[in-house]
Amino acid sequence: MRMNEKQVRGRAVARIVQYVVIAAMFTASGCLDQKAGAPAIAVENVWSRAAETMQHSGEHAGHSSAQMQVNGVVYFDLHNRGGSPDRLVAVSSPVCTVAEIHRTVMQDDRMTMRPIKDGVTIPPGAKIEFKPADYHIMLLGLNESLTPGMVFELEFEFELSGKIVTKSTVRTP
Ligand SMILES: [Cu+2]
Repeated sequence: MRMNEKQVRGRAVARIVQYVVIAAMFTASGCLDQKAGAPAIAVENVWSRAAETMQHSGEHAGHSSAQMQVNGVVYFDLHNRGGSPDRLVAVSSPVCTVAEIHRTVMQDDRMTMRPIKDGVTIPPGAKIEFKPADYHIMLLGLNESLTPGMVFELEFEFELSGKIVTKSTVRTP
């Protein structure tokens, strides 16, 4: 029995679909094997500006040292050597009450800094510098003075890479 034209065309289409499905399966398994999609984050060149917490011994009436909040600042590079983006979502440190991701921007001819609530995305292959007059981490309410040469712990939290613990060295810029 001979196939009519419709049957021949139908078989050809079925064969093409089969090839496409097999090709897609190869591509998907290749991705899984190589883990090409994972980000690879490094936190590099971490340093902090020296900052001294106020220790007034009562010469200003009504001004206890607890009311004098002193903040610190941290700079570093975020390097993503992986194949997909990741996002810095939070930072914490035992030396302060709260650490916030900030960015200094120009607004009405003035430098002003604002908290970055949504975090900072690091595209694959990119290096993002946290530096003066740009992105930085603000250490709000220092528990102790940051003196030159001192080293303290910082914990970074990334959306995909999870937690990365590193150390910051205090310097005078
Ligand atoms: Cu700030």
